[in-house]
Amino acid sequence: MFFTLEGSEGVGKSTLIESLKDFFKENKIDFLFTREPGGTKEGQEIRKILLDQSLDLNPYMETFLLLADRIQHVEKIIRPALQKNKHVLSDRYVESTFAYQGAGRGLNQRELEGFIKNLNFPKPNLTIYLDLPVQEGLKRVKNRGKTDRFEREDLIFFEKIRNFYLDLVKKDPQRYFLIDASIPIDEVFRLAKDRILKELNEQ
Ligand code: Z5A
Repeated sequence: MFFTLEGSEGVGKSTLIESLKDFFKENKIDFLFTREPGGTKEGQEIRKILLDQSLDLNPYMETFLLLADRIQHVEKIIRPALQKNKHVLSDRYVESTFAYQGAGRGLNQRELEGFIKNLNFPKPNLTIYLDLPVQEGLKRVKNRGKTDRFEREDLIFFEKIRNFYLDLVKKDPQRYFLIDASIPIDEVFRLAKDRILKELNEQ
């Protein structure tokens, strides 16, 4: 099965993934964890450009770099794993493009859909969305020190992204599972792990 994890800055995706990795390893469930941008060697080069604060990327350039990263990621990592019946969890995927480049940067969602549709990316079975008030997430990220090209954006940019995700969950609560990311880390892990296990058991 194919799972993805979404959310705005500092919501705790990386923290959750570390706990999930340990859990599935201990329980001998074969799971592949990956991420975007930068899930492949070639994508890591694209990731450097995307996060480089000294660059001023046109929103279309940013979008096509992200799509180029995803093409390589899907064909080299995700699709082969799914074909071998492995479970996959990607930290960010297509929804990030609609949220950040669509809602955040203001590109037309239909136009984005047009670019993406022809690329035939596999559809996740479930997307876990970690939700947190924007200021709380940014505070967590600031405590970490170094910021990147996205993290220098203003509050409105991140509010638009959060609202976009909340809307997605509202429209399709079967496909998107919201977790309140302001609760303790262990609780976030328990909710995510239980929901993934439910999906695996019901497949
Ligand atoms: N991007 C895009 O624009 N379009 C696309 O299509 C794609 C991506 C695929 C990738 O950055 C950037 O690319 C991203 C969107 C854009 N924007 N940014 N920035 P990234 O991969 O470097 O960053 P990220 O995905 O946003 O993740 P992050 O900033 O590293 O945050 P996180 O992984 O969600 O959070 P964390 O590192 O697990 O936690 C942050 C801190 O909070 C840390 O100190 C934790 O100990 C703490 N934490 C975590 N959980 C909790 C709880 N529950 N309570 C209290 N404290 C907590």
